[in-house]
Amino acid sequence: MVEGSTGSPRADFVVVANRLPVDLERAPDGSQRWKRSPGGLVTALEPMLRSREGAWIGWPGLADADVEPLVEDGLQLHPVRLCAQEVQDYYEGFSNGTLWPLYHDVVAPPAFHRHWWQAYVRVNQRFAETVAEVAAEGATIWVQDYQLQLLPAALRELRPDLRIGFFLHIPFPPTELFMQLPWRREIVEGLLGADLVGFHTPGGVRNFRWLATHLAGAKAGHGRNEILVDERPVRIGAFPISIDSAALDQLSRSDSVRKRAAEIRADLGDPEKIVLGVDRLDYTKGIDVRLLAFQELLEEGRISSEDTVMVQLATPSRERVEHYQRMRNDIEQSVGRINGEFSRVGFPAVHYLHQSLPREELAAFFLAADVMLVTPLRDGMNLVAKEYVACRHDLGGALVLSEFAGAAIELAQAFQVNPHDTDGVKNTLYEALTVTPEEGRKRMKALRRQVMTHDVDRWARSFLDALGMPEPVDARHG
Ligand code: ADQ
Repeated sequence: MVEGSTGSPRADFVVVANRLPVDLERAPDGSQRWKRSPGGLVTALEPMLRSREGAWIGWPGLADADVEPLVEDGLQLHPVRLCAQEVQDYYEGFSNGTLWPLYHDVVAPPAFHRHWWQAYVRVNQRFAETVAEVAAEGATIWVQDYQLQLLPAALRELRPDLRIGFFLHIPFPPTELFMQLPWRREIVEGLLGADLVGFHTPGGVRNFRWLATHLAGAKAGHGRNEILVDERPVRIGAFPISIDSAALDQLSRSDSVRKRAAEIRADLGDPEKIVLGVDRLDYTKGIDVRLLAFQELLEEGRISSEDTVMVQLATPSRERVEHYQRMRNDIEQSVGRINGEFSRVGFPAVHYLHQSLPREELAAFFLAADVMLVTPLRDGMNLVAKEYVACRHDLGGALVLSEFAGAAIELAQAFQVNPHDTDGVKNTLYEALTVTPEEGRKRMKALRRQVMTHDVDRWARSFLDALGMPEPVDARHG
């Protein structure tokens, strides 16, 4: 086994993401400990990481943390150090203050600061150097997301022997918007260092192809899914991400989740209808859009708070970024306004939790909700929509889904809305609340057919197959 300079074995499959699948936490006494943060990506990639010499490279989530590589459950983890200033400039600044709003249709104005960009370049280079240390000869590297778009080219420079894939979890924007970016050519060239660049939707692929051609001189390759960069083929394609559908389906069938769903309904005062929203608290998610639609239906007397209640679960997110603080205030003000107007003592019209809930609890809410409201102004995919569908083994419930979520392409039988059209959202919410059981079941059945057969494992496999990752040695020999 080849040893890297860190003393750990060199890996032949490496996942690189801004964050590690574990978080480092610092107690008030200064001591540090790791906490697992199981996400969909880890679950999907775990089997593939384990069947090879797999490693994961990422930031542990704390500034100025000096931590050695570690092995967690057989998986090599390699922390990349960021100082406090870099967290501010590369992560909160360029990633979340420039790229995030720019790539989400500028629903908030992106800020362009040269010192943010410089930190982004520096941190991407550091990630590239760490990968170059850890990866075995000819290894397959899978780079994740918008924080690391310069990494493919930086890595190719250091290690031309590697097979490099990149996947973008957020939308790739219309070319007119992308062209605002002062460092547009550098980003496109950074991505073109990969052998395969993947997006959620064909729209993202089209936007990227145009930019690669116009900014980086890429030429047409063999077929629509290949371009040539200095004669080197780069594949591009749409790989819509998904969830561990079977696991969630099973969880939602468990006695404890079903019992909890009934309890939730009782705790809410046994309303006729429960309307649910579940999101990371982010201005792209359109939480304000659905609150307004709900409020207007109450004002118009088309629904009453005695028989219809709304629950909004919002995971705290990016709390140090100013725009997020303002948005949180606005949302909480709206909730207060609706409740002031329409609640009775002991029976709020809107139940709002600014909390992250355990998986089982979330599944129980999905199972209890008659209407799921997913109304982002723009979203790469939106996993919540798919999670809701996976939990509805009873074929109950109705999904209202923004046509600007990547998921809208696959979930055509949802009640689709344009989130900018308040009347449209309002009327569609009403339609979903009053759908006949037969029509509701028919739609849910079709949605489930899609979600249950297209899970996250299939997503990961199709990406890695397109990248041409070799089978693990054990599998090849029998
Ligand atoms: P996100 O913007 O984080 O992901 P999403 O895809 O909806 O959005 O995933 C959110 C996850 O957080 C879901 O698994 C959901 O269950 C969970 N969650 C939300 N609120 C919660 C709460 N209160 N308690 C517990 N869990 C909660 C980005 C892109 C998306 C893309 C994904 C994956 O913005 O468009 O779908 O990456 O590529």
